[in-house]
Order: sequence, then C-alpha cells, then structure tokens
Amino acid sequence: MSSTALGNHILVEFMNCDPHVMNDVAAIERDMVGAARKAEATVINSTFHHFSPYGVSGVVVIQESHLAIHTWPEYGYAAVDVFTCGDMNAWIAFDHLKACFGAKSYSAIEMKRGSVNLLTRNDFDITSAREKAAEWRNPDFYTRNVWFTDKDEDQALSLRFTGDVFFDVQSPFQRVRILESTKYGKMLALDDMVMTTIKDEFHYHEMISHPSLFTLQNAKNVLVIGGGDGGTVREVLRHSNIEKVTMVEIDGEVIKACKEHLPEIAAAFDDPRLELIVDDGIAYVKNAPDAIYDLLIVDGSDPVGPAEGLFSVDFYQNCYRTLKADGILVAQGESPKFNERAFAELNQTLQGIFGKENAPVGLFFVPTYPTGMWSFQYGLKGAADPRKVTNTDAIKSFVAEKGLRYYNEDIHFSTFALPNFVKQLIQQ
Ligand code: SPD
Repeated sequence: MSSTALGNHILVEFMNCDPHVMNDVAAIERDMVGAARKAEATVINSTFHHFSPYGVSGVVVIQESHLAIHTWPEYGYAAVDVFTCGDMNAWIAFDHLKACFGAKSYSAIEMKRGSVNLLTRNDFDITSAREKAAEWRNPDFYTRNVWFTDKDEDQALSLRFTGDVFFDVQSPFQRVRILESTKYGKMLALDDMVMTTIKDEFHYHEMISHPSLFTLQNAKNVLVIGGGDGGTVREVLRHSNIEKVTMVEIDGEVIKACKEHLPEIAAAFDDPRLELIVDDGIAYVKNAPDAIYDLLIVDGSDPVGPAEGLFSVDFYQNCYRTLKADGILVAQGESPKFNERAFAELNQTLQGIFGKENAPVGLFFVPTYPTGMWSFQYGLKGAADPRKVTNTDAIKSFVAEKGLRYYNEDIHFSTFALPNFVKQLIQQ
C-alpha cells in the first residue's frame, strides 16, 4: 500500500456469473471467506443473508478492513468491494472470486482511501487507544452469521446456520440439501424450504401419525406417500399392531441424504414391516386396489414442484377409494397463516370428498416452518373420528413407554380446537 493513503479500496462489478451461485448464500459465504484467506487476511466475522425473493448480501470483516457483496442472480451480477489496509493485496481476493463466481466479464476501479495529504491529524490520544486495543483480544475462531431463509413474497422464516453443507444434490425433482442450523441442528431443505430439523422434527412426526393411530386402535395396513426423511414411518412403526407400511417417495436422493446425515430421523428404514418404494406416489395411489388401507398419510412438501399433485382433487378421490370403510386420511395441510389459500383449498377438497363434518383440521406448532403455525388435515371415511376417542389411558401409557415429546392425551384433543379465523377460512 502506498504510504500516502490509509487504505486501498477496489470496487468490482462481476457480470455474467453463474446465477445459481449468485443465489447460494452458503457458497458465497465460503467463497468470500476463502478470498480473504487467500489474500492472507485475518478473518474476524462473516454475516450473510439470503434475501426475498432472491439475492445474497454479506460482509466479511477482516483485521485489515472488509469484503462486501450484493448479488442479483437474475442478472448474474455481483457488486463486490474489498477494502484493505496494510500490505494485503486486494487483487488476490478479486482473482479468487472471479473464478468462484464463473464471471465471464467484469470491471473494477481502485481507489486510495484516506489520502494523508488531505487529512489533518488531531490530538486524539493514540497512546491510550493503543493500550486499550491491546487489552482487546479477537476471538480465536471467527464467527459466522449465515442465514437460510424459507419464504414467500411477503413473509419469511430465517434460521442461522453454520455455513457447512453436508449434502447438496440437484435431483430430477428438486435441490436436496442437508445443512446445519445453529439452533435446531442438522436440517433437510428441499429447494429453499425447510422440511425437517433434528431438534423439532418430533412435533411434526408425532402429530402426523399418533392421533389417527389411536383413533383406529387396530390399524394394520398403512400407506405413506412422501415422507422421504423417514420420520413418519418411524412413528407409525412404533405401534405393534401395524403389520405393513408401504412408503412411496418420489425422490431417492431425499432418502439417501437422510439415511446418511439424519439417522435419528431415518431410523426405521430397516424394519421388516416396511416396504419402501421410490416412485410417483400419485400414480401409486391411482393404481392401488379399492379399500385396502386403514390409514393413508400424505407427508408431502409444499404445493410447488413435485408435491403440487398432492393437493389435487383427483389424488384425494383416489385416496378415498383405497381406504377401508372406517379408514382415515391424514395430509400435510400447510399453514393458515402462511399459505392460507393452499390450506383452505385443501380443506374444501377434503370436505367435498369425505363430507363437511368429516374433514377436521389439527393445528400444531413447528418453530422452523414460516409462522410456526402448521396443520394436518384429515379425511374420515367412516365412523372413526379422532375428536371422539375414549382410550386416553392407552395414549398415556404409550406416550410414557415410548418417551414421546410432543403428542399426549391432552394434545390429542386440543389439536382440533381451532381459532375463529381458522374456522372462517375453512367455513367450519
Ligand atoms: N413447509 C414445510 C412443509 C412440510 C413438508 N413435509 C415435511 C416432511 C417431514 N417428514
């Protein structure tokens, strides 16, 4: 650095970059920290956010000043600036980022900052400031602040994660990732949606299975559509009366990712009562015989991409047909506070097929889904009705014996108590 300036600042335009990289908060954080390290900077802290609807912003604070970035994936564009002082060479960071982003074109300007000829030294007591600074120790490890965001156009839920990515595969259906959130442990994300995390998965998986299994009491044959992480079949198979579970998951990469990285959730794939089929669940139900299942669980993703058909009238008519006379359908029902429309339309579909009184909704709480308020929606083909169970002693002892952490005999009923705005949404 020239001794005539306090710092050196390069302002860079990276153009025609890989748009997927420009929208990948973990990759950008890794590359920006990597650029700082390559230029032999000391990294203090990194803060990166993924923004709605797309784009990433972030800063790496270094002992020698900072690196900052803002991306526009839809233009394959990144605005980067690298501010350095001391001997650090900002152009080393520039070269690294150009290669990582696949930038086909770029421009850059370099500015000296704090030209000493223009500055007048004041009487700021530099000696005591130096002493104070010597007392301050930078942390031995730099702190990372990287955020995963599950969102629509108006609302989002963000989870801070370590920045480490354990699995990242673009399957024919979706992007399958296992990341590590700081609060909830490892998590499965499909495209940019949180599916499940180690520390709150039990809310979802206990509630999708036990209320209906305690209603049926002697269910033997269960079909699960989706549920590739394995949490739903793990809970269903806790019931000793179950003789057979068929699980049909469209995406083999989800099963692979969860077996490798979420073994606590993918814990029952070796149970001999389970038949695991990697195929299209919608086609499977269409071709299934009439009246063979006691319980049909739809553990699907949100109604975009491969899960869209899991919200169609046609699909639920086939589900109805394959249920035994007293059979129960339970479907992942979305949120009355996040995607009201999908929530209400699914209930109208179920009311239309099973009857107005036979499509109850159960609410439960999931801290890692946007708004936290989520639902399972039921279709009751016959008289078996979870709102009318009487075997609460059996629930109590099962909960104690299996060590369940969300479901219990009180939650069994309270899940069906709906706030007025939810009743209005589904006209019940
Ligand atoms: N937005 C999340 C919707 C829930 C999708 N299913 C989660 C899978 C857990 N087995």
